[in-house]
Amino acid sequence: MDEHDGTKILNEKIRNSKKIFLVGSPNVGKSALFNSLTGSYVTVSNYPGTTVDISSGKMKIGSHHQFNVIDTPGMYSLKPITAEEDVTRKLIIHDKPDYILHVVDAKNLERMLPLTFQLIDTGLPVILVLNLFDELQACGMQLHIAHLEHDLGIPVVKTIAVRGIGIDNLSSRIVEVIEKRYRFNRIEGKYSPEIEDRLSALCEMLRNDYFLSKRSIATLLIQNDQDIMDKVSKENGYEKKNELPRSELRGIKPWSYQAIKK
Ligand SMILES: Nc1nc2c(ncn2[C@@H]2O[C@H](COP(=O)(O)OP(=O)(O)O)[C@@H](O)[C@H]2O)c(=O)[nH]1
Ligand SMILES: [Mg+2]
Repeated sequence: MDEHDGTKILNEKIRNSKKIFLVGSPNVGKSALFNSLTGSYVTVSNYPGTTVDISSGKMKIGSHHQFNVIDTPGMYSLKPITAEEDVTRKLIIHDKPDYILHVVDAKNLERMLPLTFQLIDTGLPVILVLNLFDELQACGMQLHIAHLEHDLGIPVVKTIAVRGIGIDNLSSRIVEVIEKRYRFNRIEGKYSPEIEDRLSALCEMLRNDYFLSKRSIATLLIQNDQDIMDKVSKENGYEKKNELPRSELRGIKPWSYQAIKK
């Protein structure tokens, strides 16, 4: 996307550093996790024209790894509806995370996985953080983390952020990813054949680098995402009125995952 369109949010120093974004729906413990991961020096910025705040703090792992952790506003889908989601999407596209921690409520994993797939589709390195794990256990549920990790092809870590449990493990998984010792084997959520055909056609049409993968951009296009449509039509001579189906994909869900066994 345009580097000079004034939509970047983070200050220059943070933007140019290595960045990990905490992404996920509201009330999953992103801010609790942020507090566990970062030190006391926190910068809070406000997205212009909104009441949406974004916190950024430094995290150091051992003596080799230092980066900024960004606590992003709650998001259910990469296609924004709320002001918070809009800010988080802009942050992802314009301020460019190096890594994403998708923080979820472990006991509601199935409801949260569609966003995991959307984030995996962006092409960015994603780690899935199953927070509120104490609540999952209190409900008498179990989760097979190794299976889930194998099936998703990304690191999966359980945490109880408010008690600082799982943070050391999360840190070592982050280091594994940073040092490229983890081999991602990301799976792609598949849509219906008609939609997959349309996505392929759109991917071939896309000529510019949009930071997010072409598949990710194409998925937003078929959902009539106005921002992305404007960008793409400007840069590719793309006639949006000819191509896009009517909200066919509202609430798209690649597939559901049966990982929770009572
Ligand atoms: N039991 C439990 N509560 C948590 C955990 N993590 C966060 N919380 C609580 O969940 C609520 C939402 O957390 P918060 O960090 O504000 O979520 P955010 O909206 O994603 O930033 C708060 O009341 C936290 O104290 C956890 O692992 N276990
Ligand atoms: Mg929060």
